[in-house]
Amino acid sequence: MFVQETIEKMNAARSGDHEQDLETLIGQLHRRGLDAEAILTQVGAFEVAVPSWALGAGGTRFGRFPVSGEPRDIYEKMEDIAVIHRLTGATPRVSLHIPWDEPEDPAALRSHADALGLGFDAVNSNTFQDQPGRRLSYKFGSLAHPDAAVREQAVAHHLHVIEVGRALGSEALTVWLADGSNYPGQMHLRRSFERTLDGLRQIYDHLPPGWRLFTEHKPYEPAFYATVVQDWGSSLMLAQALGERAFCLVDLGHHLPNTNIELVVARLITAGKLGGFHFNDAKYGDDDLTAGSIKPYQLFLVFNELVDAARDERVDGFAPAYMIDQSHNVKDPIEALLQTVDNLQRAYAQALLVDRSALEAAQNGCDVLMAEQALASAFRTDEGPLVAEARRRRGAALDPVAAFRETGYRRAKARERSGGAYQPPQSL
Ligand code: PSV
Ligand code: MN
Repeated sequence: MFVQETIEKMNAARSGDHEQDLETLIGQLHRRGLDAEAILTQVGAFEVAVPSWALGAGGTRFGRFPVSGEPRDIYEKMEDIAVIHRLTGATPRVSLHIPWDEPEDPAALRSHADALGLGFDAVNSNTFQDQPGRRLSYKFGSLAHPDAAVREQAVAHHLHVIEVGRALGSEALTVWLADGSNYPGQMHLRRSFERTLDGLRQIYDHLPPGWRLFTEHKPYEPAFYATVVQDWGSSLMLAQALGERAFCLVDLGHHLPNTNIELVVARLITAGKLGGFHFNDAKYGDDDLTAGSIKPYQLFLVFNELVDAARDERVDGFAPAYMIDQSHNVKDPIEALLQTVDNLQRAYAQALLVDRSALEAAQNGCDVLMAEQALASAFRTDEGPLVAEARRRRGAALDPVAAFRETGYRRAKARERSGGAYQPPQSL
């Protein structure tokens, strides 16, 4: 395949410089008492699921600017994800949104995925929009709706999503509900939460063996006064009430400004309820920017909690699901996803570079400055050669975006998928 050939060609061209940089870094890490080989193995094992909805250009309510060569259906989206996986070695699974990317024949899609070396992560339901053919409207809610008939329809949708996911080989359901109100008085604050829990219970009772249910919180949008599952506290209440297979999903963009997200993560770990992530970044109230593009230190601090928990023998069965949830409005979606995976691998590598015994000693000795320094010096280390090497060892690209541009994949797809003229990204 030409992507693989390009990776090999580009890696070979860059190997001299890369090996020199890597050797220098390994030398530095050695002096700090860090085991570079162990870090390389762990970064190489990092995997994150790609959302089926992120392969085409997203948009805002003001408009959408399509990229030529966008995938036209879930089969073409899978093809793009397979390319991202080849270039990064880190995205072997797809998180599907139903009905946005609902396959007509799940078994056929599963074989297509198999042939591409891909599988399926959590499936996502959608009761935040009315879909053609649906009898009742979700305008005033779904699981929280005052009308039992709407609630039943929403539960039935979730059971259908589980069935599709089961046919695909998924093992988790992510539930994000837009339910909420725009004005004081519109919705009974307690009753709406109780109805939501009741609906989730019915869904939870239908989880196939081995499945997990993730509840995802979000403070506002589209409900601008009160969202039913608005924060991690509400999400945790739901997960705890539902049972041992229910967990909380943290979408990094779903927090009010200045929320200490790493602290939220730590609390959910303590509660044994951290189910997974939707990675992205946000400057204001959005939840769609490239992970690590705005607050890279925050992303590092989140990974720091994850690395700490993974090493802690008092934390049982720690296996959060890593997924991306972004909307690409101005970047080529494939390039944005390649950059995202690189940013995630970097944040993870930085967290692995923390000198844990120095940190612990400083914390126990109340040495504030040195404790902070233990984190900051890991964050400031240029981890680039390590993540590039981890990718190379998996047969992936030293520099995924550069290799992708070199393949001419987008140009070829623009001809094949739209028959239209290729419009290069502005940066080219
Ligand atoms: C809601 O903003 C959300 O984060 C949920 O995860 C949805 O499934 C996804 O975005 C839809 O784009
Ligand atoms: Mn999300």
